[in-house]
Amino acid sequence: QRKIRIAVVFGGRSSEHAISCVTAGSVLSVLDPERYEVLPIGISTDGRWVLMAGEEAGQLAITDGRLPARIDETSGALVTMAADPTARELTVHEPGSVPKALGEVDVVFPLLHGPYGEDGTLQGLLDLAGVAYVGSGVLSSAVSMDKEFMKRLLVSAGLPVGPYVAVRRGEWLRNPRAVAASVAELGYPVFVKPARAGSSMGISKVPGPEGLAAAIETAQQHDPKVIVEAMVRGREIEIGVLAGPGAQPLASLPAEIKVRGGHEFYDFQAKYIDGSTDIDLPAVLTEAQLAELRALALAAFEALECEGLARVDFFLTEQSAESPARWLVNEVNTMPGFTPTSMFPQMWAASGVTYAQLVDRLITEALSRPTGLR
Ligand code: G1L
Repeated sequence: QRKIRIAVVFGGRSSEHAISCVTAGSVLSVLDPERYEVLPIGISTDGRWVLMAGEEAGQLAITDGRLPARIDETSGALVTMAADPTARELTVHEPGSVPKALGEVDVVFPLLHGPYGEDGTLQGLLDLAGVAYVGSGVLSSAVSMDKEFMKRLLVSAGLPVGPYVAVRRGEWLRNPRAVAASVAELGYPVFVKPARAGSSMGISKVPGPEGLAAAIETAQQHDPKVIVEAMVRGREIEIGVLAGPGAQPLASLPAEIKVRGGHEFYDFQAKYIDGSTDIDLPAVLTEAQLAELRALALAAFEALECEGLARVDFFLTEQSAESPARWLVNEVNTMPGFTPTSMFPQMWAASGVTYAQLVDRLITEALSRPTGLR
């Protein structure tokens, strides 16, 4: 029986280049060489595609934000720079020749984040090449990257989302007062974010109207479209959804993200750098709350026509005299953090699915889908 030929595409032209390389290292390290023939394809920060033929699985855990390689001027070959005696010459493929190389693989694992990868562009290339891939297709990848359209689709499916205002650059230039007035209706403080950020850059918490203009302009440096969200008082709870193969998608055990010292500024810093975040896995919820959460996560997955996997992030609002606690969908992430210690793999591990099983399942499910028409 022939081995499954799998291309793992990683790196890329985004701020998440390094984390993508690390993630690729993790995925490659659990692909069973008895069953898979692996083609690691790196994309350099300047957009060159590099087929890392013959590289050993696990050698690609590169943390300095660069591919460990340079192009040899005379031969045109890529030569690794690692001070590693086993380093080999690699073959360079121009972007145009990539679909040809991809045409020879059974399935692609697209580990890319942000523009040129998570926004559906790579998925479109793969559709054109007629090759199967792990995860969501063009529409779903593009929609989950765009906070405005994600919310619109969730709302039209009857799912609960928090109050927000989308601000396009033209609108802001023409009528900043009208924008400020609609933002004021949300009630301060608000969060101002680039609508299609691949990372947490350009985000600010704005305590009052004086700070709005500066925050919008900061976010606009990352995306001409900005989203302003009301601050939600409540708990922050995430859950993993995993598709088939064949069967219905399943929801994992949920986790609660707790930023120590209250949720003053639940941001990138607290989440990834400070270590000032505690995780409850599983999150402490009643049976009824858990059932409702799972149903909402599956409904969000389906509303956005996600495939393969998604991490769905929720708020559970504080109950008050006027209103009971309720769930709000905060974000659907079709390309969640995916190292073994990231939330999505951790939630599945707690639910009885190991990292290696997760990777296998995603590949099997991708191969079970028809390619071409999506
Ligand atoms: F292919 C999957 F499974 F859909 C997939 C693709 C990408 C899962 C997770 C990710 N995640 C990432 O690429 C990243 C968040 C590590 C970006 Cl760098």
